[in-house]
Formats: sequence, structure tokens, C-alpha cells
Amino acid sequence: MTEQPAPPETLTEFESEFEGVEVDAPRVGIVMGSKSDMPEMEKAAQELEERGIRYEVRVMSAHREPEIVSEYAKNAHMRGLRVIIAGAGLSAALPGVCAAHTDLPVIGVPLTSKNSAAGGLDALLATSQMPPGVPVACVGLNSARNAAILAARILNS
Ligand code: RP5
Repeated sequence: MTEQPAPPETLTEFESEFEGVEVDAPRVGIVMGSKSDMPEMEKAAQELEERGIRYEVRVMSAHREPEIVSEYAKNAHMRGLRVIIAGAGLSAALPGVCAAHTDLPVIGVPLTSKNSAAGGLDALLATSQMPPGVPVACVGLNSARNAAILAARILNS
């Protein structure tokens, strides 16, 4: 059987999905729970910069600003983002809350902070132990650069 061309409605769906997305829109959203996370998370930005991948950086806390986080995650795909990198410390809810509100791949970066329990084990478990159906790809503690490399691989796959 010869392969049929895609039906017109598929093309229309494709076009409508990308309608309104600016050609230079960021592809990766880097978010973090606090400004205090910036020294580690800017390593992800630097890696994407060196690879020529467009990104944006936002500070938003899943606990302190839950509405902002949910709106960001809900709109991310429509805005042209293709991967979210989310870093947080302590009871690190940000990656999971992002994953709960988007179908984009979310890469979580557990971070140490001054009040970490067991050197960051709190954030590592909070980021990695997601319930079935809501995945977060968890990189190692303070491994923002690895998150960026993984994001680049997802974009190239
Ligand atoms: C988390 O609490 C943040 O991601 C940060 O790692 C940690 C401490 O936040 P600050 O008290 O420095 O704002 O939500």
C-alpha cells in the first residue's frame, strides 16, 4: 500500500499550534524557586548560550507564588517553549508543579541551600519522587549544567 499524504486537517492543526509563536521565541524555560538559586542555575543558561539555544530565565516559587507558576507552566507550550528546566531547594516543589501543569518535558534540578536537610537530600527526594503519571527528569544535586545538556539532547531528538 502506498503511503498517503497527511490529510489537510493535520496540517491545519500543525499550523494552528504554531500560530502566534514568534520565530525567535525561547525554546527552554529556566525557572527557579528563589534568587538565591541563581548562582547554580545560571550554569544552565551559560550552557544553552554556548550551544546557541534560545532560553529565558524566571524566578518563581511554587510555594510563595503558586498562581504565577501554574500560569507559566500552562502557557509554556503555547509560547513556544519545548523544555522546562526547574531548579529548587528544600521542599523542592517547583519541578513537580510545573510538570503537573504542562505536557512539556520538565527537568528538575535539586539544589542545596543554607537550610538543606542532609546536604540537599530533601530537594533530591522532592524532585525525583514524583507520583506515577507526572514525570520529572531529575538530574543530580546542583547539576544545572547537566540539565541544560539534557535539554539540548531533547531538542535534537
Ligand atoms: C526554595 O527554598 C528555593 O528554591 C531555595 O532553594 C530555597 C531557599 O529560598 P530562599 O529562602 O533563599 O528564598 O524554595
